[in-house]
Amino acid sequence: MPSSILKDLKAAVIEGDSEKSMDLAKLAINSDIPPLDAITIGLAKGVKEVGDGFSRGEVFLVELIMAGDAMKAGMTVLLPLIKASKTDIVSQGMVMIGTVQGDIHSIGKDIVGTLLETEGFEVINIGEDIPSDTIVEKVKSLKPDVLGLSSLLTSTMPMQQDVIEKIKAADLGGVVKVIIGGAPTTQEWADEIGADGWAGDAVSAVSLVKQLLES
Ligand code: B12
Repeated sequence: MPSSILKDLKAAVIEGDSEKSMDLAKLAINSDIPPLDAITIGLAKGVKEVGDGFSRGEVFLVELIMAGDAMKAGMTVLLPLIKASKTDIVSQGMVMIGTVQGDIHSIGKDIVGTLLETEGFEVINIGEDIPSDTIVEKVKSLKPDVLGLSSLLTSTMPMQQDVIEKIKAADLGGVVKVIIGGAPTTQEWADEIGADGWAGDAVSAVSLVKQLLES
């Protein structure tokens, strides 16, 4: 039963059916499926399949948009549950997270933010398509311990580098640790642009932040 719900969640995203995605997300919760599994093994598998089809030219943009909307719809049911399991421990530190300029992809970044909150971090989600200068200004005024930069497009990955260069030019390099992520990014890219860390998924992002703040 749980595995069929996960398959149905994937299918709802592929079909771009937001209502079905929300109904199945509720069913997953009632069936004691961990919300993070419903997202990563259910919804995210669907969105990946649609994305792969899009890159092969088999899926139209409108279908990509509908799949993204269906994924987000399911997440509106599941993310609050993940947040609700938040521990009451004193803040472990402040993390600012956003998607770089030119890029409107939000889903992965929002999952990372929510998971960090669950682990006791104060998270400031600054949104998507944020100009580098705005990010640097926000770092100056809010002084987060960690800055997370998301990029889902190969064309916007250079903006991660741009932010890191501007952070260093503003002498904030020693103040904030900068981590990067997003499907096309890699550890090699993080090393090349001088990021303090890279993670390929939300669970590893939490471990990375903990590790950076301990050291
Ligand atoms: C959904 C989606 C959309 C939705 C986004 C909805 C939203 N609000 O986010 C919409 C329809 C709007 C969209 C638009 C576009 N998209 Co799009 N999209 C996708 C898709 C299918 C899924 C992305 C997603 O949400 N994945 C699920 C999440 C959970 O995974 P994730 O984002 O990778 O995040 C995880 C990790 O990467 C990591 N992580 C993410 N961020 C961060 C940050 C930090 C700091 C850390 C540590 C970790 C971390 O943790 C996350 C959780 O585990 C991908 C395909 C793919 N395989 O990625 C294409 C994809 C990214 N899109 C693509 C394209 C081309 C576009 C468009 C240009 C299409 C167009 N012609 O208009 C536009 C771009 C608009 C813009 N300016 O940004 C291409 C990019 C190709 C490339 N190499 O650059 C992809 C790869 C599809 C493809 N195969 O062709 N898209």
